[in-house]
Amino acid sequence: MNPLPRLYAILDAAYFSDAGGMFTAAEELTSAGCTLLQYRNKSGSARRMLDEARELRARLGAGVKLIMNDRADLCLAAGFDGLHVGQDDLSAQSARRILGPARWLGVSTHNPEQLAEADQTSADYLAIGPVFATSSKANPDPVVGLEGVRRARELTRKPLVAIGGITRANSRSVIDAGADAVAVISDLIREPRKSAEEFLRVLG
Ligand code: TZP
Ligand code: MG
Repeated sequence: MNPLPRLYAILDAAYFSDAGGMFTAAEELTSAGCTLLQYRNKSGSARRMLDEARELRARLGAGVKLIMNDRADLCLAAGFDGLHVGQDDLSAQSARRILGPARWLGVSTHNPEQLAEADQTSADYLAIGPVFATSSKANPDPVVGLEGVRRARELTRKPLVAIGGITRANSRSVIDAGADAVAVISDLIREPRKSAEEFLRVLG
């Protein structure tokens, strides 16, 4: 895979009252220069997720990488560029079998043991978090802090994505601790274009 861009935007359907709002946010993010987006929907039906994912694919240019959360089947069906799995989803090995060699595969980890294990897989990038407290995830694991990011950096040479409670104000410290990219949900919601521009400016 190419190097990760610094900003990895996550479109979490739970934050939008309708799909139209999410599509508009996606277009604002990409017009601000964000080139990596994940579609995350923890409560929608498969049919709805596929409809929304296809619409994102159709609206956003080919230069934008789209990653599906959790669902390998919907990743393929929507023509997404990659899949992100957590510790309770398909294993990296099973996911890779479905995705094939070309699509990106990301794996979430929450401690050094999980990170070291995921490092042995064919994952293209690893995520570590939550770095800071977050209210965007149900039952989050304990925060790992900047120290957790530093430790993760020591344990892998794969591209490293930090996630959880990351804002424009603290994102530079996360990159300085060794992350290659920051994944963000809530600090992009209120004013997506302006937020993305500010993230990219701080992190560039
Ligand atoms: N995994 C670990 S923290 C988190 C996920 C999906 C939520 C990140 O959202 P926010 O709003 O950027 O803290
Ligand atoms: Mg998951």
